[in-house]
Amino acid sequence: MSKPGKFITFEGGEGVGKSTNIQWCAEWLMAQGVEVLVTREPGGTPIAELIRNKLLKAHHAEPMMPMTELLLMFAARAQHLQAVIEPALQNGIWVLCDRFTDSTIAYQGFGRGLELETIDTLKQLAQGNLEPDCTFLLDAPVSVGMSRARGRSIETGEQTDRFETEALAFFERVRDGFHTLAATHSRFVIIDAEQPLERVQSELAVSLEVLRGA
Ligand code: Z5A
Repeated sequence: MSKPGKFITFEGGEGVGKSTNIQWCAEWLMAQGVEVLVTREPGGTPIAELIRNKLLKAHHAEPMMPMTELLLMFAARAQHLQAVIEPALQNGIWVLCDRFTDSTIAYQGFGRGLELETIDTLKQLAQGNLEPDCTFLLDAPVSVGMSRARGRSIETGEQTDRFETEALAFFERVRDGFHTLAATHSRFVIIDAEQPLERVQSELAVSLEVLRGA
C-alpha cells in the first residue's frame, strides 16, 4: 500500500497522558497546515466502538477469557484499519492513534501471558505490512499513571473499566512489554511522562518537526 500520510501511535500504561498529548500533537500539526485524524483503539468506528464497550465493561456476569480478549482486539483493529486508518493515510491525512498493536503485545502478550507468536500471526492477518511511522511511548512508573488516572476519574465521575481492576503486577509486566518493544523497534520515541507537561510537549514537538521534514 502506498502511504502518503504519516501513521503515529501513542502508547504507554494508563494515565500516562496519551489522550492529553495526542490532542496537543493534533493541534500542533494542524497549526503547521497538516491534515490530521485523531482516533483510538480499541474503537475508532461504530462497529469497533461496540467491541470496545464489550472489552472494557467492568462487570460481565462471566469472566472474559484472554483469547477472547485478544481476538476482539484484532476484530476491532481489522475494522478500524480498513474503514478508517488506511483510507485516511491513502488520502495524505496524518493518523494519530491512541494505542495500537504494541498495546496488544504489551497487555495480552506480556500482561496476560498469551504467546507472542500467536499475536504476531493475528497481526499479519489484520494489518499485513502496515506499521506506524513513529510510536511515542509515554513512560512513567505504574503508580504515577494510576494516581493520575484515578484523579481524572474522580474529577469526571467516569467508571472503572475491566483493565483498571487488574493488580499492580499486571501493569508492571505491561510496562516491561513496552520497554522490550521500544528496545527492539527504531520507530519508538520514549518520552519521560513524569516530567511536567510543557517538557513532554517540547520533546514531542522536536520529533514531530523531524517527521514533518521526512
Ligand atoms: N488495550 C489492550 O489491552 N490491548 C489493546 O490492544 C488495546 C488496548 C488497543 C483502553 O484504555 C484499555 O484497553 C487499556 C489497555 C487496553 N487499559 N488500560 N489500562 P484507554 O486507552 O482508553 O485508557 P487508558 O490507557 O487507561 O488511558 P487513560 O486512563 O485514558 O490515560 P491517558 O490517556 O494515558 O492519560 P490522560 O487522560 O491524558 O491523562 C491522565 C491525567 O493525567 C489527566 O488528568 C491529565 O491532565 C494528567 N496528566 C497527563 N500528563 C501529565 C503530566 N505530564 N503531568 C501532570 N499531569 C499529567
